[in-house]
Amino acid sequence: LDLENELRWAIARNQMFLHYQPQVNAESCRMEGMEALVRWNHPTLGQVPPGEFIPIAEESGIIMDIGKWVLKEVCVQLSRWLADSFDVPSIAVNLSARQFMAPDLVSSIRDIVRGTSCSPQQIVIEITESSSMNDIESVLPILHEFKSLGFQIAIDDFGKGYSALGYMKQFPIDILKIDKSFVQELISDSKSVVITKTIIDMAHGLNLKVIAEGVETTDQLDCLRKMACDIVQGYLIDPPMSPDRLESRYWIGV
Ligand code: G
Ligand code: G
Ligand code: MN
Ligand code: NA
Repeated sequence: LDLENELRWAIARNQMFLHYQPQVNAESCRMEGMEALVRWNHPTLGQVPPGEFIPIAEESGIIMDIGKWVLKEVCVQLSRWLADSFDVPSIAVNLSARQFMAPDLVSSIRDIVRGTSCSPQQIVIEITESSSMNDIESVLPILHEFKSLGFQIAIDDFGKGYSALGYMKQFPIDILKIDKSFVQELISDSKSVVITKTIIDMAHGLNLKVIAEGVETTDQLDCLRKMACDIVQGYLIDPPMSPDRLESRYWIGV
């Protein structure tokens, strides 16, 4: 079975869809945004996990088309929700390091958003720490271009890669997402508490919002609240889910 070849056709065959995971205020639990996560519904294999097909998509370059499709889909969904007066503040999309190698990344994303009724302010670009630190010279100007167009920028999986903290002052970022490995060790490992607290304080000192990922228990949530974490995301709040389900959980009719 040639997964790569099938992945190439997945968009045209309508096998791709998006799930959305809410990100809520740690205190009030009001929704502050959501993250779009791509899913592949294979005709015989069923749902192929993104952990399996995203690496193939990156390796083969198919991630370029997937990335464009994801953004278009997010804009269409956002427009639909806004038209229904479901007030979704923003949606985050993940970008792979490979996508930053495309010379037309910024212009293609800009044009996709322009072709819809959405504005860049409603889109958060998530870039992993490891991919952004990999090749700072080329990533930095791209991030500045996104920023000047009005997009928000989040550093994903923060703390997991090697953190070149010196670059934190150069990066035009808005949001820092603490990697779930720290969150999941908050209760069992006092070192994770210290590290998480330090990341949150540093982020606040730099005027960044902090999202804790992978929050699964109320103990973890309580701990994060004590540390003044701004936003939480994880199975305790909600898993990634279909737009319909998300609407039924969060839409308050007017
Ligand atoms: O969605 P989880 O639910 O299993 O996602 C697994 C991995 O796939 C995560 O690292 C996530 O960042 C990545 N991923 C999910 N959706 C996208 C996407 O649209 N683009 C890219 N580049 N990565 C994605
Ligand atoms: O790598 P990135 O952070 O973009 O991807 C988020 C990944 O984390 C997705 O695979 C998503 O399904 C997963 N995820 C979301 N909430 C939780 C959680 O509470 N626990 C765990 N273990 N994974 C989560
Ligand atoms: Mn992410
Ligand atoms: Na992450």
